Amino acid sequence: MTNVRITPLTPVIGGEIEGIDLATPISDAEASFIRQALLDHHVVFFRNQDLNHDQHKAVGNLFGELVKVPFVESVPFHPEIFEIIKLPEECDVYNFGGNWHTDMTYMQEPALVSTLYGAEVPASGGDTMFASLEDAYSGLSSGMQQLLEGLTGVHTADRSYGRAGKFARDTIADEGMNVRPSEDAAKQIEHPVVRTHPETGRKALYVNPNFTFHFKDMSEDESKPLLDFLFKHITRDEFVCRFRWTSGSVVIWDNRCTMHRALNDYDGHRRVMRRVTVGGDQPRLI
Ligand SMILES: O=C(O)CCC(=O)C(=O)O
Ligand SMILES: [Fe+2]
Repeated sequence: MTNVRITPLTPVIGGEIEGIDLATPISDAEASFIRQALLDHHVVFFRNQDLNHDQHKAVGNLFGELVKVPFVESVPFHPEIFEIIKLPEECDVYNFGGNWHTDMTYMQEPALVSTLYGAEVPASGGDTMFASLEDAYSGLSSGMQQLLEGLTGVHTADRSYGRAGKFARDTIADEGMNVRPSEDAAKQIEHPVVRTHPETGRKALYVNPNFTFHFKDMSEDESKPLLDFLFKHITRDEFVCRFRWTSGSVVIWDNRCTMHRALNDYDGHRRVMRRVTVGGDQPRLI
């Protein structure tokens, strides 16, 4: 553990960990270091890793049990892994994860942690952005914080994976990855607009433009101005970081306090990422 260190990417979000080889069995001391780094920095990055499927799953298991992500096809024999692929010929189309979101908030128990392995990355472009929902919450006035604590958000995957959602159209980069629209996506799930992180006790603003479509007991039109303000607020420069992938990078993010977005500025190039997802518990305001 002598050479293990973390370098913050910004003062509020992101940290790069050096000195750990994720392909070898991860020691208890290394595991505690990574878990604490994730609580402190919300998203952590590793470079030059070489992971097979089992080693990648072992990284996910540092945080809990793995889940299969709905609506996307897994790799053969590993239901807990799927690939995010954009092919060189998929130009001028929406990319998977291309809009700000937190993973799986369309479920009662959304993802706790997601880990992404950069298998093939373009020479430039295809960065991923992350935003701190905790710092965004602390950056609001006490009046706005109080108002939001009384609200519930209604989340659904319908606009992404529903029968008439984005992925049911052909203006999407999903040739290589097989996304499966379904009527199950229409389900509406409620989460508090402000949630407490069960491990740190910090509050986070738990809404995202992909899946939160209105406040409970309010119409979409009524909800829109406040939601739009919140989405703009969360993505202010001071709450975000941007990760530039190199092949073999591993990124681990805490879905309880972040949202993220995959940039789509590399048309004509191939990008392949492998995702392992850890199951979470029901978000609560404590
Ligand atoms: O491709 C990326 O950079 C991120 C995609 C995404 O949203 C995810 O893996 O959850
Ligand atoms: Fe995502």
